[in-house]
Amino acid sequence: MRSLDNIIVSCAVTGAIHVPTMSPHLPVTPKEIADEAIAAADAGASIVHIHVRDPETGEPITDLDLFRDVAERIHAESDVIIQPTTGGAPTMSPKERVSVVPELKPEMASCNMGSINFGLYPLLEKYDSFDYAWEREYLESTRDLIFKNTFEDLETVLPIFSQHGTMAELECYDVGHLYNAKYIVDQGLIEPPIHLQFVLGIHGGIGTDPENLSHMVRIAEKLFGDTFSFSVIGAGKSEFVRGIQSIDMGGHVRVGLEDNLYAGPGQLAESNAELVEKIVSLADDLTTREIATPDEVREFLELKGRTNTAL
Ligand code: KMH
Ligand code: ZN
Repeated sequence: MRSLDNIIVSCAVTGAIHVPTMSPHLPVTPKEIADEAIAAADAGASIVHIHVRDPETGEPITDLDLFRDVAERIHAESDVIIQPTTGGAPTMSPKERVSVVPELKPEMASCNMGSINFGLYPLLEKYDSFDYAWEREYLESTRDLIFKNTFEDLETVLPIFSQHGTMAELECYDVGHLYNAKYIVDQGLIEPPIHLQFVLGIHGGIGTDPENLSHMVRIAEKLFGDTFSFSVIGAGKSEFVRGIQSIDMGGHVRVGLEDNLYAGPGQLAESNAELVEKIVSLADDLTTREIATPDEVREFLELKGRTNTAL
């Protein structure tokens, strides 16, 4: 594995998993999303992972004007690495989702390594009513919905990343996705070094057991030797325990309201910055590693922004 002494903390500020009924703190408008991202960066995040939502209803959408608005607001205030999603929402097509890359030409964007039945519908059980009409239907629709990232999709979207010098962070929801990642490297669709994001705890993907993280790291080592680095998303309440496990194993960590709404049992996080502060404080208490700055991460991941401005 490629190692960086310091920890890359990513913050995923709003996402497309949670709906506004679930937390009044979920940012929705471009200003809210950008303000949350800037505060997360001030708290220690070197990467902010960005989705956008309909400012009126909070529904996940792909609106390039909204993406641009958010990116410009963040860029004006912070040197944090802006990482737009190309995962969008499970309901969107791969072509729609990747359209943000030519629009913003970002340093980095997420890229999803396989197709899964991205099941959000179990969340329905926790809520009796919803604030917006779309929310229930959206969550329910995922019972029979494939989040589609086929080999043909990867062959279509990855050249768009390359064309714009955008690094693909490879989102792996199961062990098989590591073999898909190996395939795209072998096909020359991306150039090593690669940065893997292990996503644990999505219904339809691998679970949050500690053994799964160890296994994914071990298989990544077999497949990629010293040409990969990794970060971990532990969905829901596993966010911090898997994050600390990752840091302890030499990896990196993602937190944020996209992945987890709670700062503690029954206690909604009031902001993304609160989640970043928590992982920074846990890392400080429990490990000997420090937090990486955006420029250190640019150098380490060999992002185009290490020589130019990001956008
Ligand atoms: N929503 C997460 C489970 C993406 O946006 O490309 C993974 C993710 C994917 O953030
Ligand atoms: Zn995302």
